[in-house]
Amino acid sequence: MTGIDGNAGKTSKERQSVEYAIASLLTLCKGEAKGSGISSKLHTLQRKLRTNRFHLAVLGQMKRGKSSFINALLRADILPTGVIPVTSVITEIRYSSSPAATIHYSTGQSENIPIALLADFITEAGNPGNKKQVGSVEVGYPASFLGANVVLIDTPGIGSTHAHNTRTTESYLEKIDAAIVVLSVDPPITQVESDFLERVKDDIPRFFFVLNKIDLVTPEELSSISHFLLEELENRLQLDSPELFPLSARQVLSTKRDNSDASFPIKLIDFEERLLQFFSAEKDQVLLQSVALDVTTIARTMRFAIAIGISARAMSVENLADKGRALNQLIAQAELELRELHVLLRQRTADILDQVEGDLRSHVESTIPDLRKRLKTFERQHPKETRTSLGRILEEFLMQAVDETFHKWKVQEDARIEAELHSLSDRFVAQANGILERLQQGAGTLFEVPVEQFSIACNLDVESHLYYMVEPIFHSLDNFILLLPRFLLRLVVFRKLDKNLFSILDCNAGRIRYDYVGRLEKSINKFDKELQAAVSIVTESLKSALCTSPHKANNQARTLNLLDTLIADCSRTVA
Ligand SMILES: Nc1nc2c(ncn2[C@@H]2O[C@H](COP(=O)(O)OP(=O)(O)OP(=O)(O)O)[C@@H](O)[C@H]2O)c(=O)[nH]1
Ligand SMILES: [Mg+2]
Repeated sequence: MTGIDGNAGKTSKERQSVEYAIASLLTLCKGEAKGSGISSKLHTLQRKLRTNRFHLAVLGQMKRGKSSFINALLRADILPTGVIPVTSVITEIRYSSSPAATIHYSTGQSENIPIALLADFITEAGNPGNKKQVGSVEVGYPASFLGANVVLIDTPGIGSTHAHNTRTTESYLEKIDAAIVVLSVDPPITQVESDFLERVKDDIPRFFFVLNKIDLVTPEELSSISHFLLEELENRLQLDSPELFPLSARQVLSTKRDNSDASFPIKLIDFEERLLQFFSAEKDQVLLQSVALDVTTIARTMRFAIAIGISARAMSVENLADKGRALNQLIAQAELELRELHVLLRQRTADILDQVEGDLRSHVESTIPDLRKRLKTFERQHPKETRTSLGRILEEFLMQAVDETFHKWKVQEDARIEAELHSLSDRFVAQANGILERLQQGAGTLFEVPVEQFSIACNLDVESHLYYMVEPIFHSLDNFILLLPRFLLRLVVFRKLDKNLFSILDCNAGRIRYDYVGRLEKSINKFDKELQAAVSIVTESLKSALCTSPHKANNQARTLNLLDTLIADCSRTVA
């Protein structure tokens, strides 16, 4: 008990230091332009600390039992589970006095739905390829452990055949304060899981590992699997003292339902105890650490600029004028390179769209012969229908044909675009970091100040939500057709449709292209903004470094001391 109380006291002191550091840094950049990169980042960190909301995400490869595990924690079948890839949307579960669910659409609208209808929105089957444009889902549930300001998050499985599921999860990672990684006994760890952990291990402050489905193995097998996994996590993935909790989500849920006495030990309780201990003793600390890490980076960047300012004051007027010009050139050069990078990013995006257009055109052209054959078969299979009933079944046939034509294509195209965007964003972030590094190196050399490294991390990703349309058959043909005798009507309708097949597909291809343009535009703007905000932290502070207002100059030494103290305090929290 004393340990936990002691920790709480330590956390509250450290929290005060980090809050003080944020407030002091905000005061220091008061003179900067409103909404500047530094102050807006500091305001975000301040909000994160104030709401003190802890994001605990359940991550893992598809089908390991993530959703089942959350249901087990909630002791209720709330989230849909199944044998094929199920979860396709991020679902945030928070405390509420009674069960509730809200769908947040990417369009900005929200809708409350009964919890029993969740599957229609968050599963591949109910919402294939996320065509309903669900951004995220919020579930409220009266589980006491959620009361500690914890948001538990169900994520789509990584490495699923639905590549967009992996991207959905990866784009959410920066919001995560701790992760529960669900592994299972069949097999214990795969290449996909190792690669994923390798990629994210430095970005998530705390991990817990759950080994699910232990009902499928004997106690002896379980012991050797656990041993093997701990070795893998510790030695190969270099994770510090990994905590592994073997359990069976299925058994917890079936015990709850049948009220039977399971013979196999249900070990969820071990995990729950650990989780509660973590919430009371460590949760706030982990959240604080992630904020302190960002605050330290900003303080170091500002310190670097102030040190340049101090070094500048010690120079002769001529020397300073030369160096000032050289620094301004360096900043101007960096800004120019960054603007060029921005143009290049837009060009590459346009190239991707051109490629989508080309792919769509050739896909439509190559589909037409097969669709013609199918229309002929359809005509033979429905020899009697005419007028309204013919119109109805033809519309159904076409709608299905359009859906089939584009759905499979979209899955492949999305995977291709995602891979391209991934490498595009990696390349651009690396180039932006290179520009900043050169700028800082140059500034440091000019003013003989040791360089503070600052690197950007942002992500570019895109989703596509398709919608198809088929005009009512008799509306898209001519009305006089309805006046024709039955046999002639059928003949004319099928002949006309055969002729119109290309334009029906082409029209839907146009919609799909438009959809890609919109989504890609949105993602590029977001990425650009993030990149810009990160870059401006460096350029803004360097620009203000040589500001020679007497008030600022007098304060520089004091500011440097203040920044040193803030950096030392925040670094203690991070350590
Ligand atoms: N034998 C056994 N099967 C389990 C257990 N937990 C889950 N399953 C089964 O594993 C399958 C996948 O479960 P889900 O909870 O949907 O897995 P998921 O990781 O959320 O899957 P995605 O959302 O598609 O990534 C389902 O058929 C579950 O019934 C368990 O403890 N034992
Ligand atoms: Mg799931």
